[in-house]
Amino acid sequence: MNAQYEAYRKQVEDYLAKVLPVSNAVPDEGQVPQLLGQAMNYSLLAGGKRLRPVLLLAAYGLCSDDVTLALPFCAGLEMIHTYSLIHDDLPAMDDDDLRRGRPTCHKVYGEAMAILAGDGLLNAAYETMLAGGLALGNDRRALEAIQLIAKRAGVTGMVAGQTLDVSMEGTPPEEKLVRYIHCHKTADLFTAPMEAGLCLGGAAPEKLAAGTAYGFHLGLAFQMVDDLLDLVGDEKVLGKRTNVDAAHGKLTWPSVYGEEKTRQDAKMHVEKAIQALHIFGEKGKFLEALAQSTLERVQ
Ligand code: GRG
Repeated sequence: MNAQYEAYRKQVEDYLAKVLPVSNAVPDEGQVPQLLGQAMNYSLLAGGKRLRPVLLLAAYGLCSDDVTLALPFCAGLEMIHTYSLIHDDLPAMDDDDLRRGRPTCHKVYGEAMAILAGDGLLNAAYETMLAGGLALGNDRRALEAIQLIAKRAGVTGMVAGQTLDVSMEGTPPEEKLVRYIHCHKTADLFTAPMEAGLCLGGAAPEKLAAGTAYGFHLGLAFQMVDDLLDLVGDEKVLGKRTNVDAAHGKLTWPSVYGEEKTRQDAKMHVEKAIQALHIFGEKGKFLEALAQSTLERVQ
């Protein structure tokens, strides 16, 4: 699993390194202004596990041997994820000063530039995916994949989850609410790469449904583990502050169910994610190992 993960991660990393060429302070026509490009690349190229693009490559890889055609979609998804982190770290939201092991974007470039860097990444994401889709030469699949990503990332997806996350801070822990927040704030960006990768690869509807189920359960397990890491994790290993959820009055899985049940539920969702892979036979082994590895972070 590790060698395959590393190979996928490197393909993504190499593509991302070239996707946003930065120009002079006063840009030539069609170029990204220097300061904006630097702020965008500061966060985009700051490492990160690249989990979501790796999922997209793995999903596409279930249908095709040459995954390079999916790279613009991986880059788009990682840009969307990175913009969400930049905006989430702003003083108006979670007010974090550490992300991916370095000062957050607004700490380095100021709030205005961090907002613009997030805006820029969101727009560049769709530009990159649309250009990749046109190059793919199968317009319908590409459009459908972009639509799937837009829906999961948008106002009924991640943005909806974040809305409830910030507006419900300090309210009493409640099962239905925390589930909604986790499903949308986090799991939607795990279903998106599975659905987009399988759609691009031309998978049959029952395989698409299996991809949705895998992404959903993996995403929920991932957020439960993330909640646990906030309680028991090491800041140096995580590259971000811990023990902040309770301080912010955040609704988390442990705040509703406690630590032990959160561990059990994370394990149960990983098992459900793995069950969903049966339809892919031997080809699903990489995704199975990846789901298992999610739990290792809190063992
Ligand atoms: C601002 C619209 C908007 C959304 C923000 C990303 C997000 C939604 C909030 C960040 C806080 C949080 C706990 C989100 C859940 C998802 C999550 C655990 C993100 C971090 O993902 P990793 O661990 O990060 O994959 P890296 O740095 O490895 O990419």
